[in-house]
Amino acid sequence: MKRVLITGALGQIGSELTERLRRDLGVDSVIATDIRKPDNNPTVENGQFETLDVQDYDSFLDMAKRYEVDTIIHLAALLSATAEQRPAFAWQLNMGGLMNGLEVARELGEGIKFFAPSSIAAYGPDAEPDSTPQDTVMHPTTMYGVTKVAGELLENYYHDKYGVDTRSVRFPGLISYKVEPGGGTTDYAVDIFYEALKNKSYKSFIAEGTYMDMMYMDDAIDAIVDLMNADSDRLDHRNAFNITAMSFAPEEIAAAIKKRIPEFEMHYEVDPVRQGIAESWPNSIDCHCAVDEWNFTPSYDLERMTDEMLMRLEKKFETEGMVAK
Ligand code: AKB
Repeated sequence: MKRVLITGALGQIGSELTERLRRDLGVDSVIATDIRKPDNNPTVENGQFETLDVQDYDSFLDMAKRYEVDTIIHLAALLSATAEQRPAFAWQLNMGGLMNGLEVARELGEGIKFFAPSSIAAYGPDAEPDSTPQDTVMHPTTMYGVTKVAGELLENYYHDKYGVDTRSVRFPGLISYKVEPGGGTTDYAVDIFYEALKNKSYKSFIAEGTYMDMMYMDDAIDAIVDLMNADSDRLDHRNAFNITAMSFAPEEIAAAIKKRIPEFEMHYEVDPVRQGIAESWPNSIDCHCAVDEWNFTPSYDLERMTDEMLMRLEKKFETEGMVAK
């Protein structure tokens, strides 16, 4: 990775990945792109930034050529809950954008590395729910999941047919404090920290007892960087690797917060759509292939992540002049 084009760079993952790669590779070696260009935004202001609609193939190709990139990190996509509200558009954006990204990589030729994330959403209700294996049945029942499985197959296809150096992971829910996620089913595990600090209570839209895999953002960013730097010959999986750092149910993250904020109260107002999506996903996935093929090692468990989120968010609220207590 010497010169990287990132799509969806203003999102939850993109903003932190852009910051990390600008630090690692140099500010001029990262071309952050998104469909919007807000004012007073660090991703826009602290380095190269271009407006790009990933559905516009010609602009995508032109930008990749103009900046002579050797790596494309394609993050622009709708997440699970939003995709369920707008399934036709989700297919169009998630698949159209990915197809364009892969075609740009193919057009640029040999040596181009391509990353686009998959998700735990690629699994459906008929997969083994606990320690779900890397390679097993994948019959998702959400449009987001359908685009993720199709995307994984496309990445395999472009690797095998055209030699594009495709790499990917199946992300679990990502927990972070810099940019809030939007439109996901696992977002409750981020919202809960904001509400715990502001109001000492949280109304969960996911029901008690619903387990999902999760990961702190620092581990997710390390995973992308480590996978992109991994020796190509060691990678047997070109669709996407299972990765996870923890699996918990809403009452368990609530208990971890209550240990630190004793007045904190958890309530439930379950959203049937997002609950249905969560129930169709695994409780926990097995990530031994990522460990074996590129030494994946997360550092944050529930306790460490909870300490970090509360500390970071308190500081953020202080800086932004928001009331945290
Ligand atoms: C979502 O909830 O849609 C995402 C995901 C697990 O892919 N966070």
